[in-house]
Amino acid sequence: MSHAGVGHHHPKGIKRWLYTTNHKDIGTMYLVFALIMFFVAGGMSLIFRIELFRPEHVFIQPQFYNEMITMHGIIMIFGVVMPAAAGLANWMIPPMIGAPDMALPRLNNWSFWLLPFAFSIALSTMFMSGPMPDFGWTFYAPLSTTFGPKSTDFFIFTIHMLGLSSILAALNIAVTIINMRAPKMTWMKMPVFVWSWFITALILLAIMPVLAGGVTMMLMDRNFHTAFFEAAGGGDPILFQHIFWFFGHPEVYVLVVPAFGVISEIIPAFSRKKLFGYHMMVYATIIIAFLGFLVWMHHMFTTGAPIESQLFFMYSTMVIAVPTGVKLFNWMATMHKGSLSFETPMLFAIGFLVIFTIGGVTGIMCALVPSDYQYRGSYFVVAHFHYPLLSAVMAIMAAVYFWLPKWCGKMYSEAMGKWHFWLTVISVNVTFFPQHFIGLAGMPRRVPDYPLQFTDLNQVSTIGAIVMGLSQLLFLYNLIRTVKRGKEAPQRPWDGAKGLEWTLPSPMPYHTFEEAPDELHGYED
Ligand code: CU1
Repeated sequence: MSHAGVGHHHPKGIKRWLYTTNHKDIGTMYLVFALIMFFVAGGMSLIFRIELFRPEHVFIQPQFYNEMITMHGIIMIFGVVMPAAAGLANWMIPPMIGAPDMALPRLNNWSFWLLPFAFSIALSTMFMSGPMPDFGWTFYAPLSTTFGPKSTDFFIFTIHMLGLSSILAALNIAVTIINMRAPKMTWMKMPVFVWSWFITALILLAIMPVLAGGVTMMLMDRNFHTAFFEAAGGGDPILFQHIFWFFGHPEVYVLVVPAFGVISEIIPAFSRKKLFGYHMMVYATIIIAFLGFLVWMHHMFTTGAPIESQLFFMYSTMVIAVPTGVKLFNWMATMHKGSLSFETPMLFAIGFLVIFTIGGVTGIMCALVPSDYQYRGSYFVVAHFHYPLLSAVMAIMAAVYFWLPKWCGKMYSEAMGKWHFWLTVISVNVTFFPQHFIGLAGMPRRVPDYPLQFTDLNQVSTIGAIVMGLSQLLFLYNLIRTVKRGKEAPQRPWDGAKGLEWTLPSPMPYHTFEEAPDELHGYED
């Protein structure tokens, strides 16, 4: 007995997507939405990267430059990486735990559909009189409160809607994992991807209300004569930074922990081995998530905090390198003496390891108080945080190539996938590696013109960005081609050793198992 959905009538056309409560439909919508926004936010980055090709003003006004960097950051985080990860969660968590669907399917529909409306509101500020939000993606007070343009109130509404969407999605995912596991699917038998998303959901439930509170205080300051962030009224602009980064640092793990989960599924499959140290991988992720709440002030060393608290936040940040190192070495130990093969998902997974590690190393540099005083506000910071964020993007791409056959029963073009990988991994480094040196040489971030001596490396960076943008068209074409006329995928596309690959058939059935099998993923007990 197989059926695509429960209930008697199946709406067609747009209504099917508007009304759907099916986790696969909603997963697809999240992923397609993320892909569209990836090109929107990527296009914005090309606008300012092309502007930065020459030191003087080329073709956009500084005001528009500020608007573009703001929207690029907000959209890439809330409109690309988070929805893409939610799409993966929707598609893969129910089949991985033996559940027929998410625990709260109607809420699931609403979580998704808030997003297009939220971003329509944010992007509609482009067509309003007066500037778009122009204060950078961190929207620090008083730049966003006292000096924010009128469109800031629409921006605040967008953040509220995004927060609501994230909270509801996280709630749904946590409830699904707690309540919907098949018999014998104990916590320590759960696939690492499911574990990662469980931890991510808990982080989201803790931080999104803080962000929502922060923007509510902004709204009050701007419109209702409060002075939370205004010194003249007894408030404190630094309070905004505390609130923002108490959300903002754990948010980094919201972006990267689902990526950890993806990589923990892919590397064993292409190494034909069990994941090395399953338990340690789970504990390390829990420790990283917990410590993530104790480090927020490393974004604020230069705000005049007491030296004691600067030291505390420096050491707490550096401690995170320990569980992170455990994860990296476990992934490498999984590959060690494995029967490796290098199809596109594995290439992207290895790309993740390299890109993430570079971001981790420059992260330690930024965590050191004396060094941070030098890097603060420079292009070095831009280079640094794009590495972990792009590693998350690479993990999402790895996941899409890895699971696409399970989703649609069809196989993508391996040749095109490999071209996509190599062009991406090279252009990412051509774009962002020089930015470390531009920053160390003294170029500030968020400024559209610069002294002559920074020209060469900026040009290298811009050329890299253009190549990166164009290579993503290859990804888009490969995806469309697969869905439209890809050849039928084999049952086990990656030829993993028995019990080691996630052996759902391609395409996946409505209900994967009634009871978790003993040798589920080949994890060590
Ligand atoms: Cu941080």
